[in-house]
Amino acid sequence: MPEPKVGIIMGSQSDWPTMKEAAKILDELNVPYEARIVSAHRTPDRLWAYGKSAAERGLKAIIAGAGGAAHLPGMVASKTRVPVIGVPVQTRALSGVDSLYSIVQMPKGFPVATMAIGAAGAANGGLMAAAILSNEDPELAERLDAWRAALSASIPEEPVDD
Ligand code: RP5
Repeated sequence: MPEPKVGIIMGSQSDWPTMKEAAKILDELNVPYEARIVSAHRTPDRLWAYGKSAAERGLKAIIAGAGGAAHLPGMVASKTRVPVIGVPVQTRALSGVDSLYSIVQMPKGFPVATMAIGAAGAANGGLMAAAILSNEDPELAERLDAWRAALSASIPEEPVDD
């Protein structure tokens, strides 16, 4: 297995159905990644170790998803210069607006690139990570261009009845 270039981290097993959408995109684009449960509140020492070692382990982007009091993306961003892409997981109580607000309002100095709430945000997180890696990887850039062109080509010009 090649060394992971992207880390997908999430606060809980319950986030995996959402974060899997990021993994699917990275699989399609043949980008090596790892997926880990790293909770800001339940496993803070694991979070610290992950953030501290991310750059030296060769990770080029981290996609961090969490729900509710979603402190994981911001806290990992505080421990690494590796770009962090935040995914607000949709919650039952507040529909993910809580997650979004917890992730998006970072203080100056420690940015998190925040995606949309839920599955679309996770998929876009995968695409954003691939775009970051594409800057230094022309073959991946070609695969990403082809992926985008295929999506555009799949959109019909006219709507049809159900
Ligand atoms: C957050 O709390 C996780 O990211 C998850 O979205 C949410 C609920 O976690 P569980 O109670 O389902 O484990 O930390």
